[in-house]
Amino acid sequence: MLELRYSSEVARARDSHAPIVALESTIITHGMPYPQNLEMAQQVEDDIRAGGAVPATIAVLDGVIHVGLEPAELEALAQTQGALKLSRADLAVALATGATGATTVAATMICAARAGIGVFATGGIGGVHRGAETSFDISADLQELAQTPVTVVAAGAKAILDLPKTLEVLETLGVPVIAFGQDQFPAFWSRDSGLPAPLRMDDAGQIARAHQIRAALGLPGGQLVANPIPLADEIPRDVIDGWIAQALADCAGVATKEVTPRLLARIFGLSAGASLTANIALVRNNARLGAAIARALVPDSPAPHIG
Ligand code: PSU
Ligand code: MN
Repeated sequence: MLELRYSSEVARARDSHAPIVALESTIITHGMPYPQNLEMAQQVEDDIRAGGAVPATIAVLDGVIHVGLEPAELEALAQTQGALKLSRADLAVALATGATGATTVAATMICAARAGIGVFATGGIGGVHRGAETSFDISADLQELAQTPVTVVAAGAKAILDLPKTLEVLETLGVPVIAFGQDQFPAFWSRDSGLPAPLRMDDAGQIARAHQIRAALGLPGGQLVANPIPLADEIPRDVIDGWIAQALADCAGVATKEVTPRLLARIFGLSAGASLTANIALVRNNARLGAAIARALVPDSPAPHIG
């Protein structure tokens, strides 16, 4: 009843038990403008290949979950107007109605887990929005990390969110939040959020081992690996904080799933594109670490290069 359609490359990787890294598609349709979104998606796939793994960009096309997109499908999705933004709540309805939509972190985790893929690389996760004490706006990504066994590599969470509350909710949900190679929790465009990360690991192989040990313990859920943006690509905190404050003011009154895309688009405009350049750099950095973790998750593959 549930069809997962694999790209030819992902199908081959499955047959040969090669390492696979899942990628989300909301970042393509709702996170970045065309054509940079397409260039980013293609570059990130190539980074994963260069890292010795196979990329599986996940999306819903005409009511079918696609695990890995053929090049022409990726090009079409990047230009699709009005693709839906699909999270846990929307996925089954989109499949039942033959819709086309992009998967968020939560929905990508669900599809990846179904396909037996243990690691997923993206830019930033959703989290607790500022003002959540009155708006109740908390991304379904956090609950998903608590229940679906996929290790998600992200550059932390954006400071458009309330980062202390986001970390509190993840702690309550029992989600391991692991900063890679530093003690601080990274804040997407900046390496340091000013908050200590709950956990730190410096080695992709150990991250893969922790993923496997969680499963052996019978613990549901995944891990959040918070990988800081490379130093050369970082936007200083005080610079980005100004744009964020302006974007939040400009987007006051925007609600539900519109909030994140609208804030991202506004910050892109305010930064004259600098936020997008940094965003692409950090996704590529996460793809490289994701590939190393995926290789370590496959028993016979050579030791990962990162960490
Ligand atoms: N954060 C980003 N870029 C993104 C997103 C979040 O920096 O593109 C997307 C991801 O797909 C994430 C989703 O899963 O937004 C979260 O949306 P919401 O807050 O509506 O759950
Ligand atoms: Mn929300």
